[in-house]
Amino acid sequence: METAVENAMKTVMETQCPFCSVQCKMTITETIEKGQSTYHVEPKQNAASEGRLCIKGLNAYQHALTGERITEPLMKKNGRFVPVSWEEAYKKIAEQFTALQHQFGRDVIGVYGGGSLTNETSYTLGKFARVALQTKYIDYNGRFCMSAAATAGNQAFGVDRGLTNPLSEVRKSDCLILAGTNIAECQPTLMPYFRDAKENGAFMIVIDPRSTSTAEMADLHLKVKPGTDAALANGLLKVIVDGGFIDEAFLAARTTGFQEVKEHIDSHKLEDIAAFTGVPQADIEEAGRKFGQAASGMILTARGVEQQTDGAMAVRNFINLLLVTGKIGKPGSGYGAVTGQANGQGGREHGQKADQLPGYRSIENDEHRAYIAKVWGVEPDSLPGKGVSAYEMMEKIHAQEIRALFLMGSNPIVSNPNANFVEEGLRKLDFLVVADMLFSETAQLADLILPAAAYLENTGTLTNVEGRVLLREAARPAPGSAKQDWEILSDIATLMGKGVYFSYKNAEAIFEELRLASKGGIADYYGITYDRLRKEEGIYWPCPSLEHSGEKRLFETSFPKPDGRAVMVPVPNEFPKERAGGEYPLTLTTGRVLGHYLTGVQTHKSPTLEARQFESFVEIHPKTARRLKIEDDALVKVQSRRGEVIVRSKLAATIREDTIFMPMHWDGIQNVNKLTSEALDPSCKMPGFKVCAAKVTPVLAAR
Ligand SMILES: Nc1nc2c(c(=O)[nH]1)N[C@H]1C(S)=C(S)[C@@H](COP(=O)(O)OP(=O)(O)OC[C@H]3O[C@@H](n4cnc5c(=O)[nH]c(N)nc54)[C@H](O)[C@@H]3O)O[C@H]1N2
Ligand SMILES: Nc1nc2c(c(=O)[nH]1)N[C@H]1C(S)=C(S)[C@@H](COP(=O)(O)OP(=O)(O)OC[C@H]3O[C@@H](n4cnc5c(=O)[nH]c(N)nc54)[C@H](O)[C@@H]3O)O[C@H]1N2
Ligand code: SF4
Ligand SMILES: [Mo]
Repeated sequence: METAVENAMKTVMETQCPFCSVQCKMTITETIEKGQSTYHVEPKQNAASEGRLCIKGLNAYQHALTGERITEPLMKKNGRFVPVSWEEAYKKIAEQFTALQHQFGRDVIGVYGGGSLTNETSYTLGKFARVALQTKYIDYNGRFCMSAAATAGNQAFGVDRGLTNPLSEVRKSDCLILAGTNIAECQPTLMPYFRDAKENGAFMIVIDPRSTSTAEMADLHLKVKPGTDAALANGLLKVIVDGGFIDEAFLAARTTGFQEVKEHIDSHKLEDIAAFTGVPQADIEEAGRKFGQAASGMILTARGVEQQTDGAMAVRNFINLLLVTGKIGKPGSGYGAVTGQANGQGGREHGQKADQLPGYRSIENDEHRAYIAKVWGVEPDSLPGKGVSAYEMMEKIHAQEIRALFLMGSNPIVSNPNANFVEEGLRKLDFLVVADMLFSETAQLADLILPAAAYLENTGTLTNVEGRVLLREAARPAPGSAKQDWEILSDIATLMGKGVYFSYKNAEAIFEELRLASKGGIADYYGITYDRLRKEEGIYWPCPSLEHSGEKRLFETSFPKPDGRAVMVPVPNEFPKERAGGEYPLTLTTGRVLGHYLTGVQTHKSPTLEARQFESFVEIHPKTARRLKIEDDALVKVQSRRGEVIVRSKLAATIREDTIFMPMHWDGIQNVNKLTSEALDPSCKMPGFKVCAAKVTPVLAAR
């Protein structure tokens, strides 16, 4: 029996929240007294979060520190996971990868990453695919997140950085358009920027089919029909052009394509746009006028606008609005694609995307290939070409063109569209390796699970919503034999005979190579070092030299295009996509709630967050519910052409009558992606997560 009175032991952990793109800093203190641990979480000052934390950050210690972590490699033997040594795990990987590549060619292995991984891991993962495995098939979950905004930003401006201005400028802006972004629930610690802007007199317009907590703050809420943002932006453009609110000098000096846009806009009637988008004409007129007349203005888009099969074009039309009014590259005037994941920004810059090399270079550009090949010490010809997007990889898996998958930092059977098809495909794989710290639904299908370090145990840099690079240092050792992601990659590369290219001592050594690899690229990190990051509160990219302070506001004098001009393009009102009607009369849209994160692997492990919301729901307007004989809080079946789910109804007059909403945080019978469609945006391959024709029926007849 333990009789001695133990002294309380304290461990102080300085870290960064693993969830959204704000990357709030925090201090977690663990006190161990009489063998019992208690935890105390304090927000920490940082430029973006300004010392705030939301409920997810406050509880992020729970999944990482309390139970259920994977602490040793697990191999499936006779249908059950059995702990094995790293040696046995690695031996299995080398055997399987070598045999499969020998039989079917190099591209038989797919690599799939994620936007929670650090810059160092994302970079190493891209190099791992191209140099260690020499497969062209690599992509990541950011395809479902930032790809539409990235394509639009690259096409219009020549660069894709989430916010073109520092967050602090939101406070100075006179008119804010928040399109398909629910900041109140998804980046809660940013809310004070918007509240302050309003106090300073800004006019706020929110575009969302639901009255979210973000929309409640708006001066004008445009309750758009899902999937019609491109048309709505045409309406706003029309009001601005017809009202003479354009900035002719800016258009002449800094842009191309205005004439074509004007002709296109002239051919539209506002009443048609009002009917198509479901937004009253008077509201479109007021919104256009307010934005056109304001001295400064910012437009922020997020997944509501972007997760559409015309997402990239819809974003371009919002960018058109900024360009016609000259509201870019100035204080309080700019664009923001509100980035989602912790490293949703950096994760999309350094090579885990199918067509990308580090520094936002292109794998299809010979000069870029030659530069990166030199940094890596390989022949340019040895680098594979461009692969395919995340969902297209799932199609190749289904067709058994890809027979082995190496997965790090994602849970695709829950997060991909058309989830039944994706699960069927993953079950056909000859060999599935998952590196994770928790048992995701996808990990449960694996042949081998490798235990990964969580954010508390893992040093690396992450680039936040503003394009500001932050250093997160390991605050404690990983449990059991869990390893850092980059260590796992280096070890496997060594086994594949490519160790010489992966001989990193630590994360900083990878960052030093990344600096060089990104040098001269669009996302130039060359001037950023760990030492600088420790001293400064994060550094914006591009930062081309050690003396450079990092570019806070982009496009002040020119755009990174060959002629220095931003490109405008006419955007049609309507694109072919699945529309509600006939057997599936409602439009299902999907998204998030405050307390859970993505597929919920981490937040469902937090008792506090889980207690707030332990099951999914479908939000439905009371009038629609009455017509369908659906009561509040009743079990209902939601069906689309691809599948069905069963969840509880949540009656809310805040949603459009023709629309229903479901969150994405649950798996199995509640997985909303069993319903969503496989259709992709042709330019960026973003799925249309935000529009799906559906029907709802009660599971039990109403009383
Ligand atoms: N609590 C929480 N926060 C998160 C996350 C999380 O899972 N949970 N995930 C993080 C990640 S990775 C991301 S990408 C971001 C996502 O952040 P957001 O994009 O803000 O979140 P969503 O809920 O997906 O969608 C935003 C809004 O779009 C609306 N919407 C739906 N369809 C349409 C449409 O056709 N047009 C318009 N204009 N609006 C529409 C929805 O009603 C919703 O309110 O959040 C990040 N933060
Ligand atoms: N219907 C619908 N579907 C959607 C969306 C939507 O709005 N609607 N949104 C899409 C968007 S924007 C996104 S971003 C995707 C995200 O979807 P997923 O990629 O599935 O994201 P997570 O649920 O965060 O899964 C991440 C997994 O990686 C693990 N993990 C976390 N950090 C690390 C790490 O550092 N190392 C390793 N090795 N593992 C780690 C977690 O434990 C978890 O199992 O979902 C998309 N799917
Ligand atoms: S979820 Fe986002 S806003 Fe909330 S604490 Fe974490 S980083 Fe900050
Ligand atoms: Mo995302």
